[in-house]
Amino acid sequence: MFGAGGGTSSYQEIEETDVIVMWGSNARETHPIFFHHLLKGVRNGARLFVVDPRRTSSAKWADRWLGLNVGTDIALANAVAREIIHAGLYNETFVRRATTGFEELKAAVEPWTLEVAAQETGVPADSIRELAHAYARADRAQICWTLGITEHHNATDNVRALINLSLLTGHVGRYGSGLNPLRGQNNVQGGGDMGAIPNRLAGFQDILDPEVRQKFGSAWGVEIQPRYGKHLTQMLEAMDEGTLTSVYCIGENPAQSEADAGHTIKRLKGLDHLVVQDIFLTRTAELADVVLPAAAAWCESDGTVTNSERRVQRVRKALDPPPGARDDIDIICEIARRMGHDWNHPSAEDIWNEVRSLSPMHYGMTYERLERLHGIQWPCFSLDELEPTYLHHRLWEADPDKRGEPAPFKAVEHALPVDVLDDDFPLRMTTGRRLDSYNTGVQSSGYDSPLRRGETLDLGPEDAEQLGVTEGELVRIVSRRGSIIAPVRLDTALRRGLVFMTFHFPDEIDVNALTIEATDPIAGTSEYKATAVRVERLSRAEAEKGLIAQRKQAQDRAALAR
Ligand SMILES: Nc1nc2c(c(=O)[nH]1)N[C@H]1C(S)=C(S)[C@@H](COP(=O)(O)OP(=O)(O)OC[C@H]3O[C@@H](n4cnc5c(=O)[nH]c(N)nc54)[C@H](O)[C@@H]3O)O[C@H]1N2
Ligand SMILES: Nc1nc2c(c(=O)[nH]1)N[C@H]1C(S)=C(S)[C@@H](COP(=O)(O)OP(=O)(O)OC[C@H]3O[C@@H](n4cnc5c(=O)[nH]c(N)nc54)[C@H](O)[C@@H]3O)O[C@H]1N2
Ligand SMILES: [Mo]
Repeated sequence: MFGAGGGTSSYQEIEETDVIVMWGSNARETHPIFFHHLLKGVRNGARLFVVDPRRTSSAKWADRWLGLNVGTDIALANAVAREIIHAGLYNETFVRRATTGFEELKAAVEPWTLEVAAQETGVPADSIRELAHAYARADRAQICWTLGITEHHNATDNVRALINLSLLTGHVGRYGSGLNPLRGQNNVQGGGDMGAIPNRLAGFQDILDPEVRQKFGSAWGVEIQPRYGKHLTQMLEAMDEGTLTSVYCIGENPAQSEADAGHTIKRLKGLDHLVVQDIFLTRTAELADVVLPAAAAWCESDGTVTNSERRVQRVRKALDPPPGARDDIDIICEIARRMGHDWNHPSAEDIWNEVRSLSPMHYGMTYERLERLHGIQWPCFSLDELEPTYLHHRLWEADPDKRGEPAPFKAVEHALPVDVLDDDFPLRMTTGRRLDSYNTGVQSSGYDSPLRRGETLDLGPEDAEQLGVTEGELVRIVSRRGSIIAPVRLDTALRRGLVFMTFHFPDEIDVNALTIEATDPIAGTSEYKATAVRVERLSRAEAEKGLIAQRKQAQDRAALAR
């Protein structure tokens, strides 16, 4: 709805706001630098609410933890919206001037009384009311979210439910008030900004816009087709259909990161041609026809990265890559040359200047300025001025011409996760991260860490007692797609019926053998956050045999791939 995709506020504003809602984000472990800014905000008097089924280490810093049932965020957000409307706390002027669809929203949230929502979400009515009033009354307020919101089959609706709250209260487009999706990998924001998304070229310029195609086409000497590409899920589906037969995979390990790993590996194996460009020989690389060893972008090559506050920063080469490995830019240019296009091996700065010439929102960011100003947030249209640190200020203009298009409310309906709980699969498993490890473990599990304890099935003491399992015991975890064996770890952060695992150690315990591929129709993201499972006790002999078989299976998979 807001065009360019990015968090609306700067980190500095988190330090100077009054209410912070962390919704489905465990930033204490996953965005520690951002969390540091957040804690400064708390020290400056901000109230912190955390909405997460687990009482995470982030939640431990909160004034109020709202421990909702997995997948009930829309029910909660709709109840917050209703309470704000009924208590007369919404920003009438902002709603009238800068939004559309208020009446539809009002009607859609009407059934969500505090009591109905408490029943559905498991969050006490008082806590919901407190969040609604604190957020609406605050002078400045921030909603930050991450995967607890977006890794669901209805991810886009979840996000819209949160946007509705900010539009109701006018907590967007002002200093200190905003909506902030915290980004995942180092430069995931920059990847999208550069056009590594199916529908936009660099600077979020729409491929269907003829002027945009003309501009890029003439700079590149090619004709750009007016059609959108595929996102990852559509690519995987196209592999099933046999319409996608070759893949060039750069810096991604889908064999272990995609939901329903068994299915993913079958698809990758079925390709006619798979090229993997990575800094490690990953499980995905083991399936490849060609492996291109790359230099690590953050220390072995030059360039820029863009963080969650849209700040473009320079990174510099500090080390030479190991023999045989080459800069990603180098590899891509060399492939182009062998395909008959000589790009003259540009430097990172040459490429950046091309970006600046084509993407107006990056135009003002010369390397010299990036260096001098310690990074610059987009948009940056001019060589000598900077824009405000926050987005969407136009919504507050009194002059309708300057205000432009209003921001639409979007009424959204609550829908439970696709993988339903029943007698055979009575427990809700959610998956996520720990501070000490990184994603599929490629970059983190090769090194010892005093913090890291390997994969475990985390569950609350009540469930452990009911199942008759104890800390350290090996159990089998079964979903509708697969089963794995893992040791139990007791965690008082988990309420009854909720279990947690990471996906950090797939070579030993492949949690994505369990997860479901149900995806959001717009974003294409899988519902990693909601799997229905059961836990089975094992005899000691069964457990040991099972674990050995599991390890061997992983090794065989690798050997087979080779
Ligand atoms: N240390 C470390 N840091 C990382 C990463 C890493 O692997 N390790 N990975 C990076 C990447 S790629 C990303 S995308 C980010 C992810 O950052 P986060 O999204 O913060 O990480 P997760 O642990 O996946 O999920 C966040 C929380 O969502 C909660 N959750 C689960 N289901 C629901 C739900 O239905 N509703 C709500 N409200 N919450 C729910 C979980 O309990 C969990 O605490 O982290 C980045 N940072
Ligand atoms: N169960 C479960 N599964 C999940 C998630 C979850 O919460 N639960 N989260 C999902 C999310 S949010 C994400 S982002 C994905 C992550 O999924 P992936 O991106 O597939 O996982 P990573 O382990 O981060 O793999 C990144 C790869 O990039 C390589 N790499 C790093 N730097 C460079 C470089 O400079 N150049 C090149 N060429 N390669 C490089 C690394 O060696 C590594 O192999 O996992 C998803 N899978
Ligand atoms: Mo991510």
